[in-house]
Amino acid sequence: MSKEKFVRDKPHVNIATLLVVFSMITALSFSMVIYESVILFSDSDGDTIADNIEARSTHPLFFEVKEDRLGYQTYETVNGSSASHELGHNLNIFNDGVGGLLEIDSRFYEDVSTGIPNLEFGWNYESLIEFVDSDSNGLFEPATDTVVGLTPLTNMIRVKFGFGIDGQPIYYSQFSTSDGILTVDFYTAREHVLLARQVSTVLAPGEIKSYLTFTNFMPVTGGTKLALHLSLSSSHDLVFSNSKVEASAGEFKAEYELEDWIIRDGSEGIVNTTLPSTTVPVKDASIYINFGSFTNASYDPHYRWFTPPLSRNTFVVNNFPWSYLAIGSVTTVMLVSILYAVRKRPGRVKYSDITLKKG
Ligand SMILES: [Ca+2]
Ligand SMILES: [Ca+2]
Ligand SMILES: [Ca+2]
Repeated sequence: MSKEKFVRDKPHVNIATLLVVFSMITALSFSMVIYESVILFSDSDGDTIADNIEARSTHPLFFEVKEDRLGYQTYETVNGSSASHELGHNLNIFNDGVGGLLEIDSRFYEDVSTGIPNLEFGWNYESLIEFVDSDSNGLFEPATDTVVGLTPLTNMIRVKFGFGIDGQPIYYSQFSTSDGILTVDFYTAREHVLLARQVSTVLAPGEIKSYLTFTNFMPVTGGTKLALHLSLSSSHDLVFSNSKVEASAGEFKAEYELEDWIIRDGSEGIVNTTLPSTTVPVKDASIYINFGSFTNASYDPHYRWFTPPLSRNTFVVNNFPWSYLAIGSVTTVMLVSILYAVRKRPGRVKYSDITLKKG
């Protein structure tokens, strides 16, 4: 019988190596936990939004100006088209000048190079309606209330636009009726910024804030109320609630918020919006924002858009659950250390004296 040679072919890991590896993981994960908790509380630009939240939400924004249009888009185009296959969103503010309405058009793309939007949402500023609220319910309803004066908003002109307000990276534009009674300001940004108005508010990326200001409004007759007629249209069904109008397609969502308060002649008041009464889903609808009676007023609705993350393949280092790794790793190190110590400890065997009996 030949002697077999002992071959160690089973995988084995030296416990000391294991300890070193897990100690390194522990050190790394604890560093990340400390790093995360530091940036969690740091807000380097002082806009009340933490750096790590800003890092995740900031998106690219390209700006384009034409005679009758201001465009904001999250992707770059050359001669109006994009060669790259990427998710994107664009928003255009149109003012065609004489006879045209101020119009907002927002489009969402799964792939911007196709030029075919997956979702569209927009609204027009149609008219100002002075009415007698016949049924005194605070709402303008074309079927029941009496129209006293109707001003089509076909005379809105762009009076200014640009980038940067008080050193903040904000894109702004202003449109006004030719008599200056109604102005609409729009603000948008690629990151969170503080936008000072009546109070400091945070302007988030993925939204456009609009500020409507009425100055020296004189009603045709006393006792009338004022409503703003907006016409909405979408490629998908509009979903109404008291606080907003939404349209969505998959992960794309458009949301126009109906602010329920207004500053009227210096004090805060309530605003109600007349929504379509039909329960049949619609893609086009008229709504009436009821401002009441005043001489000067300001109203601040805003529009938000939601897309899947624009840079899908970017690994965000602080999305990783470092704290769990840290706890898991330190536990492993402790267990392995105990095991190592137990195995290493020399057995203390007590030998009793051996006495050999002589036989
Ligand atoms: Ca910040
Ligand atoms: Ca009414
Ligand atoms: Ca910021």
